[in-house]
Amino acid sequence: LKRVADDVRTIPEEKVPWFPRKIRDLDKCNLLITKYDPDMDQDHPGFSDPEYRKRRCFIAELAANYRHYSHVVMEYTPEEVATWREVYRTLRTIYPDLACRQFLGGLQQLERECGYGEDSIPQLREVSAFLKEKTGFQLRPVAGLLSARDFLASLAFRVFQCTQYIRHASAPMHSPEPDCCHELLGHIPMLADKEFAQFSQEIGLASLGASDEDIERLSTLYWFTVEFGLCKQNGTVKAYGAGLLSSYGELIYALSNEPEYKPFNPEETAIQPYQDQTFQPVYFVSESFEDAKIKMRRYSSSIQRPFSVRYDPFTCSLEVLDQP
Ligand code: NLE
Ligand code: FE2
Repeated sequence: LKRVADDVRTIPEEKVPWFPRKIRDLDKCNLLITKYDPDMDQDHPGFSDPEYRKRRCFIAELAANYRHYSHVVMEYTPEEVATWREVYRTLRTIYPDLACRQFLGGLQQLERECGYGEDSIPQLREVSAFLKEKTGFQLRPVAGLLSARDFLASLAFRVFQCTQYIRHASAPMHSPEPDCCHELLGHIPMLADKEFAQFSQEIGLASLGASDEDIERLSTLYWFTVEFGLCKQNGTVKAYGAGLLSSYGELIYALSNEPEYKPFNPEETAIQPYQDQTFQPVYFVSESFEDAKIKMRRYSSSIQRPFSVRYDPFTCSLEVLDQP
């Protein structure tokens, strides 16, 4: 493997899409998908609520102005905290039966060490510092649903792009959009697990400079694992996907035996059509968490690129190497 000098851009094909090389470059990974935004989507429960929409604009502005390492302290309104409380309380009662072991371990640590509980919405600054100590992951605020390419690229740097607004009070049990309940309850406990953190970064590294088709397949895989994955544990099926773990409605549904279940197999899962409007019609079940990781790793390493990347954790930047 030969190191490519920074000043000579010798990635053979000019067609390789731009990707971030330094953690600072994530400031440019900000392409939003606005289809479920309360300003755009007539079905959004906040569409006809001007107060809610104004609040979302304000929080979006904060995210847009964020530059590397400058978290603001969010002051949430009593109504927002009430929504959080309801989501937390209802989910907390079913987690012990339905969530995987890694998730429960992470959540307990967050409750002990990071002020998680039903009385206040955790601050990204605190949670980011907590994660950094556990797995090296850090959070950066994002204004809404990010494009797959930008979202996955951030994972390569162990940066998780995190929304900071909360779902509309009228629909606490399910949201098609990410929100702070989804991030803080669904994703964060899993990201406190070392193996899961590594798994997430690997998907990110595989996505850098990948073709649009490969990005589509990787984000479908991400969807059916990190977002909606199920796994066997001690002879029963448990949830590890964040989209399930943040939605009381879908978590119950996913483990109810009503939907279709398929064994997780990256080649097949990567091309499964999915819809993000409501509950998933099909869920993929891994033999174990470990098994999902091994299969995903094998799949990622099969993606062809005219170069390879290595992450340098000391400088938080990528080394781009020519293929041997
Ligand atoms: N459906 C999830 C929830 O209600 O929390 C959010 C999924 C975001 C991809
Ligand atoms: Fe998510």
